[in-house]
Amino acid sequence: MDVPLIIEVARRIAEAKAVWVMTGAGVSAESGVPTFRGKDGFWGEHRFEDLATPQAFQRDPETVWRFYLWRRRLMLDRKPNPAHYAIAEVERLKPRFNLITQNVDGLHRRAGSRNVAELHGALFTDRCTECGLESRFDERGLDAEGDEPRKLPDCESIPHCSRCSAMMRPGVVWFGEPLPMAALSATERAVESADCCLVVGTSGVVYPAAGYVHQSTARGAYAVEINVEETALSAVVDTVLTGKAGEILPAIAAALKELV
Ligand code: BJW
Ligand code: ZN
Repeated sequence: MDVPLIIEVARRIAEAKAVWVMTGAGVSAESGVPTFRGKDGFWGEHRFEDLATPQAFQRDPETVWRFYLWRRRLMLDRKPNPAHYAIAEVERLKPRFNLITQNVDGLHRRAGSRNVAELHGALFTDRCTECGLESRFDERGLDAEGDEPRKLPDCESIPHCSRCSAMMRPGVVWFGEPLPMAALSATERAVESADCCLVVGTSGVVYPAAGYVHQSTARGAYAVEINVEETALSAVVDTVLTGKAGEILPAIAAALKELV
């Protein structure tokens, strides 16, 4: 690990007026959650056109639901890793902080992050295809009150809306779909105000998410990428820290703690 560079990044964060962090699937890789691209990624084994588009859902909702129920089951014994905890720690140390995540797995909140915008929705949310009713539950299948166990992770049939009985769909954002308005406005506000940006564990090829990193650097923010390999955003940022998020981020958080 490049300790002087980590200390320099921590200093930039300490001196920044406002910080925003963009995360992607790589931040959850060390929790045992597969990424999307690359040889062990979801899209290495499955065609995203068959699983993550509104057209796929219209054609074959059972197959799409089976994929997302499997993804929910997979999350049952997955836990936040040191990268998630370090990001939550940076939030505690920096009053003006926004976390913008492309992840749907909910691990940031479970690690204690509070100011989180989920650009691509949430895996543990169902949304009605007709009336838009949403029901959100946690990774154990408990509802918002925490006391109504849902069978969904084991359920094999398609859930239907309790209000209008139309088919429910997973509350995630598929290709070609608009991103949630609230998350988009939170991101725009974060990008407008931040002078420092961390980009963690994303290939930076999915838009509009990647575009916000371009926007932030164009506005003059100091940007740092943390990734195990070079990405589409490596040339856009000021500093690249190559390595595992679960090792680099705790080092940054520890150095920051000494500085603020
Ligand atoms: C580690 C690590 C470790 C591993 N430590 N690092 C402009 C240009 C071109 C195309 C478009 C454009 N604007 C829009 C588009 C179209 C499209 C798009 O972006 N296409 C491109 C792919 C070409 N975008 C959309 O369709 C979006 N919607 C939209 O634009 O709507 C417009 C509209 C407006 C009004 C009306 C209607 C429409 C929606 C995009 C939705 C993306 N959805 C998914 C699935 C979510 C649900 C699910 O989970 O199933 O989101 S796709 C998938 O990709 C998922 C992710 O959030 C997203 C990003 O992936 P991510 O996180 O970067 O993962 P990977 O696997 O790619 O990378 C992992 C990284 O981690 C790698 O770099 C590793 O090296 C690294 N890593 N271990 C650190 N330990
Ligand atoms: Zn409904």
